[in-house]
Amino acid sequence: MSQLFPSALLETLRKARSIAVLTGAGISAESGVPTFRDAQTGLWAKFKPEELATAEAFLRNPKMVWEWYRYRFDMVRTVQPNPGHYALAEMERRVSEFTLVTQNIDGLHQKAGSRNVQELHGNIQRYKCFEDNQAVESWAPTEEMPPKCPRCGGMIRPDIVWFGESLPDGPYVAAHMASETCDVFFSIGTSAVVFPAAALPGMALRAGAVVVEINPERTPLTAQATYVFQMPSGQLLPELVKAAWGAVDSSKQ
Ligand code: BV8
Repeated sequence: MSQLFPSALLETLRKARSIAVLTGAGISAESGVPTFRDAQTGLWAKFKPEELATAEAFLRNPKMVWEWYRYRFDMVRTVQPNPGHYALAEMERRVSEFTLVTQNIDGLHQKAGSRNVQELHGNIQRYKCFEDNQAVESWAPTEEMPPKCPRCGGMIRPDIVWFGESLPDGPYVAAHMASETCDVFFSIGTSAVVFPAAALPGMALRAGAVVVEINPERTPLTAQATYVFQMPSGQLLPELVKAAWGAVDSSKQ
């Protein structure tokens, strides 16, 4: 498959001082985690995001929203990283500056060994109080759904960013900085339609970075990207890392 990769891209990767990566649900698809917008299998094909992934939906029907996230949480706990996640962890080991910005809430990048992971939309395995947004590590066993905050009695919610909510400052500032300063920016497995995350690849392009998109489908970014690989990331990434930097750590295939 190495003939797939233009030598100019491989050279650029080997010489890169700084690489930034933006991932979306597509990179976890080969781990068995449903995406949002893939027809039929996508979560939004069955449920309406505005009916589930907003604070208004939670206030309107806290039990239904709580149960929907617990269903996704139970699924995420059973899945494993795929070769695409491991290849990004390997890429991080080969570059002096590496920032992995993810829109995903499944924690699979960390499980695969990635270290500098910026979670723009939170993490489904963390919880917080709906009233004061402070973390809630644990609560007494209860049948109540959602359970109540042990500090103030408010409702407990997943620590993720819903539509209409602002992104956590730290990860967003780090993502912004990386997009502005990187030599190469990868956009992997995202439909590039949700902002402000979807603005990051354009920022990198305007700052002079080489932009690489990996996605079996076209997206609003495809026409502007420097390189486009319309293939599943779990197949393409290990081959790209091997072609650019030599064999990927086989224990992590
Ligand atoms: C904000 C966590 C403002 C939750 C998510 C009206 C009111 C307020 C805001 C807005 C508004 N109208 C628009 C907005 C902005 C809004 C937005 O962008 N809406 C879109 C729909 C137009 N954004 C927001 O609301 C954001 N906040 O703007 O706040 C503000 C500012 C200041 C102060 C206060 C408020 C917050 C957005 C975050 C929402 N949370 N997730 C949860 O998970 O339940 S969004 C969710 O969808 C993801 O996190 C991700 O970000 C987003 C897109 O999903 P993708 O990851 O791209 O997945 P998708 O299924 O779409 O695509 C998968 C891709 O993978 C496909 O292209 C497929 O081809 C590809 N693929 C499939 N298999 C593979 C593959 N690729 C590679 N390999 C494979 N094997």
